[in-house]
Amino acid sequence: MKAFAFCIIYLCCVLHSNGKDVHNTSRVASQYPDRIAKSQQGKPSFHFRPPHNWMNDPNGPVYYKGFYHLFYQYNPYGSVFNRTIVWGHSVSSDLTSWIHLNNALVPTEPFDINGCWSGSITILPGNKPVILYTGVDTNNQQVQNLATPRNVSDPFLKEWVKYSGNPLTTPPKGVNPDNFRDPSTAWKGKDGSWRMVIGGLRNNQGVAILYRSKDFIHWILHDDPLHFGVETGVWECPDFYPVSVNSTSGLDNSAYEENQKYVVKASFLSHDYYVIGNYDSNNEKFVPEGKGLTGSSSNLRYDYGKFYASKTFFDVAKNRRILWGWITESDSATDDIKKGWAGIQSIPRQVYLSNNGRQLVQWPVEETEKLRGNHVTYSNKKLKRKSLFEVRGITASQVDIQISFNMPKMEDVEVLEPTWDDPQTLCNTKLARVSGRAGPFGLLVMASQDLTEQTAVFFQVFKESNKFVVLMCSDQSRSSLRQGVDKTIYGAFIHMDYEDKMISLRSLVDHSVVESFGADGRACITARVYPQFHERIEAHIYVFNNGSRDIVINTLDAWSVKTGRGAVTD
Ligand code: DQQ
Repeated sequence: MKAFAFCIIYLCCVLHSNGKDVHNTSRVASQYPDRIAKSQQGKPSFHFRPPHNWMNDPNGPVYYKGFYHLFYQYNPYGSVFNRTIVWGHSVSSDLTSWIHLNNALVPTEPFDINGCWSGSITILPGNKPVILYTGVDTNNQQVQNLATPRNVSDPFLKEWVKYSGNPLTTPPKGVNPDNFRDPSTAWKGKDGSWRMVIGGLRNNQGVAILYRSKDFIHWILHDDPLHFGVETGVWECPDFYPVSVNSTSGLDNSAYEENQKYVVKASFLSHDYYVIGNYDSNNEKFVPEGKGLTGSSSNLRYDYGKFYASKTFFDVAKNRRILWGWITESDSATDDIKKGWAGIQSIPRQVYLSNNGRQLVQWPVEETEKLRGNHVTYSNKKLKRKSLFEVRGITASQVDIQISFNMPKMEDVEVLEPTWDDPQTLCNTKLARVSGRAGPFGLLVMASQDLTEQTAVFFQVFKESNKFVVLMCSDQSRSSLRQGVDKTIYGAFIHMDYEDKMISLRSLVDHSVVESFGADGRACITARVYPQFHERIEAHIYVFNNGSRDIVINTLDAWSVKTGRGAVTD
């Protein structure tokens, strides 16, 4: 009986999610809803997710013949994680409207019968895409497999054929068979051979295990990993790519230009950490600038909130590098079963090296702006100490808001104590409601009118040796009156350059998602929030200053955001 019910549910899921443009399956009442149907509660409207069920890591993003492809770890049977996971597949011509296709890879063969886990796409010469992915085999060991499109002239790349000689690689000596996974996009060394890295755990160190191949089929293990870290646990979803110095343009993974550096990213201990360095393909050596990745919280992070198992790709159409990351839910598995879906992807972000070369900068891809509707704007507006005002005229639960604040005077700023070295801890003390000197100032989003539910995204400015250090916080502690949801407060430091006269904040608010970019994308914090009032009524959004000094908003622009086609309208 149970099996029968299971089959019916499975069939319904398959019929609903596969092979059609979900935009046509149903519609929300209006593009800018002012009344929120209970069933819509928390459902993001312009962040990517499949119409139903569980999704985790982004897999194999690529641009091919006019379409962006996003594959993802997907459970077709329900809204919780299932080890026997498949590769879901959606395509878009503009990164905002999506067509959901049949699953691309499902467990069928001895080399992946227990799950088609994460992996990447590489475009081989002649514009031939290939997938490298982890299969969990009959013995439950993790092996790396290859798949190619059945028909390369199909721009949707609907069908994939698994290579009959799979697996290409099995866990090498010293690597635990269940800690060997997530092949990266491959790159060509200067000698013309391919390289790829695989995440793992070797001798208790997190590793990006390096392989080389002349033909993409036979892969030879290199003795030393590309990079490793102690006390990190297993490395998942390693990414390795060049970034241009002095340009926001992206580079192909196999580019060798005069002015480039490299990024190694690994997912471990629930976060995505990266390090910048230099790479010499002749000697297979990546040399980090500074310490390299460790188990400590001092590593650079893509995002200081919820963001995991991310992956980048080089977008050959627009000459940029794009980053996707998985944003988990903050509610419980029981909630997710009730909702019938769990997991979303971040807004695709363009990623490039900062001017000073010390970190990456991330910014929502320009296509996001196509979704902007109603617009309100202010400039040169004084925000008195301990005051707030509401931004009206836009849909506060679907908003793209960008503010730049004038930097305070140096003499008005508190000194950053040497012991205040952990921004997340500091955000827990310097709450939005605790008045400081230069701040806190920022936004109250997804707020009820009486402010009993609110999420504060804000800055507080400090000085350290006559330079500004800005603390950026996303405070979920009052985001919902509901019990049983994760309300962790997140924080990041932004080291400002002396000449910075302003500090900007952009937040993409999408019902249960608050994705924020501080200082033009130098720090990102993503949070999930589930305010109770929003089951019934539309949200409010406020700008506040709880500091003891007045501040000046240089500019404020806010737009209602239209629903992204195919992303949500189930
Ligand atoms: N998720 C996949 C693994 C990967 C992990 C399984 C990261 O391949 O290591 O769904 O979230």
